[in-house]
Amino acid sequence: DLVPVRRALISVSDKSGIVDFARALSGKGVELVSTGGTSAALQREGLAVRDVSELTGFPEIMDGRVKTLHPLVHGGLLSIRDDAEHQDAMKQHNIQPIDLVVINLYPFEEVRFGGGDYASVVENIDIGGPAMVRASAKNHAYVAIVTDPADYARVLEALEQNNGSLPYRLRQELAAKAYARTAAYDAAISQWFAETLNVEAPEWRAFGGKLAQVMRYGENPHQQAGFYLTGEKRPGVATARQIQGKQLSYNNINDTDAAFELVSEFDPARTAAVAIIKHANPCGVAEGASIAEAYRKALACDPVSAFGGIVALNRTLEADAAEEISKIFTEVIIAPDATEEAQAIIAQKKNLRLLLTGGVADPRQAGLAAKTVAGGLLVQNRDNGVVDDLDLKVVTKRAPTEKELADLKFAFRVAKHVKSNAIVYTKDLATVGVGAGQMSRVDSARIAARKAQDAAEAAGLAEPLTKGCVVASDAFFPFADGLLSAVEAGATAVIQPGGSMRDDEVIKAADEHGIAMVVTGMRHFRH
Ligand code: 93A
Repeated sequence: DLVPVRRALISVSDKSGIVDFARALSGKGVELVSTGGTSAALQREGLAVRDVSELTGFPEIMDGRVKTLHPLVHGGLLSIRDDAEHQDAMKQHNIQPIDLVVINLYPFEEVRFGGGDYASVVENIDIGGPAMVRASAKNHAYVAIVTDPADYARVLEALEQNNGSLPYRLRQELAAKAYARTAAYDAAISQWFAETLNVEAPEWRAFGGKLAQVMRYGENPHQQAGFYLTGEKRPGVATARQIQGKQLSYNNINDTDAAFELVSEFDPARTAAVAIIKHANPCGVAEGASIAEAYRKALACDPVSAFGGIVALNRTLEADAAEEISKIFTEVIIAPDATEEAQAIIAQKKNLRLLLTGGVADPRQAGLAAKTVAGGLLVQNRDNGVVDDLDLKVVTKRAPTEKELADLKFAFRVAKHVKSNAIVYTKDLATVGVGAGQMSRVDSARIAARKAQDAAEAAGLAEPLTKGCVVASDAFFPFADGLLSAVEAGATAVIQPGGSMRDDEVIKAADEHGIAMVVTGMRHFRH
């Protein structure tokens, strides 16, 4: 299974380590054939190199778009050496076998993520390189394909050990790596198109990513974890600039994402908004005339849970809000920006992380979300439904007042970001009770009401905060009980998707209690 290496074709964009590698090959009597730029680089270092155009008898044309796409190259890569017919073809067309191929591709990813313009990104789609990589890898029975400079040493060592030949097992391993590379390369190209067009479908984009951070541990200390970037252009935890504080943990990243995605539902041109998150669920969300006011309102919803939380803002962090937020233990603040004065206040809390995103995320942006299951990956489009775009229908005798309607829309916006079953009580554009992650909707309604009661008692109020509130449900009420429980808590208006078999029963119960109900036609499950 040993194949002697007599001729190597070298064509690399990343030229690191190539001169030493080529010199070592040359020292072992290997003939070097190379493309324009690579050939020049090797010749400058005094190495004897044959140009591909000399081998093919055809010049590189069209700015290099066509340089190795030639039967004399691909015949040399693909021929079965001990097949009589292939041998005849080689003799007839004067095709010389190539035993070792060293290629790395045009730097598409670097140009793309480096902010290259459309034309230069397209020009950096390598065609001839992947064709040679795939051809050599297919013919690994005779050809070794090296696509990673990190493998140069290993290949030299194997040549040394095997008297100028390479073993089958190594050629197989290199082939496996080669196809992984061309697959990732094409996935990156498809991903770029999808993002450029902003109309991606899950099948257009392979999930992959660039390792950005290795965490000390995962969700729990006995789990290892890494943070991979997909390259999606979206303000948020993955693309933010961290101003201070230690590295974010796995749970911090997850929670910070939930917080910023939620607060991004609120257009900063219309209102200031703050979300406080614990375990990926909001424990307080509010709009306000300022960020400081929104923060106070959000905190009042569930000050006990807010301890050690993540705070997300949709506008610049200013000094007054920075003072307020640093009064209680907070893990992370994520905001579009922060004034110098606010940063100086935060700087006094060494462990508090401050992340600046440069803007809010567009809740309507197309995108992908993924989740693993045993042996599989579930991929779907991001939930980019926005309540403002929905055709809201009043289904009860009483229509909501203008104030109720504003609160209903607020509550539904928040419910989209609460784990199902989600029930969100809202008053004066602030959550007053959040029921999350329960297996029955009626339990979520009760828990949210109880939390509102607790908050009122803690604040020394006579009435629970839910008195005269509105309520949102992320999915329809399967029975009237969930609705009745919200009515009992003090809700006067309801927003929910509708569509239950028992909608009539639920609407009737609402009418009996003088409740105004609005249906959205859109469900916001979140698991
Ligand atoms: O433009 S190409 O798609 N057409 C080709 O025929 C071709 N052959 C090799 N790109 C091609 N290459 C790529 O050129 C290689 O994959 C490598 O990345 C690069 C090396 O070019 P040079 O040696 O001129 O620097």
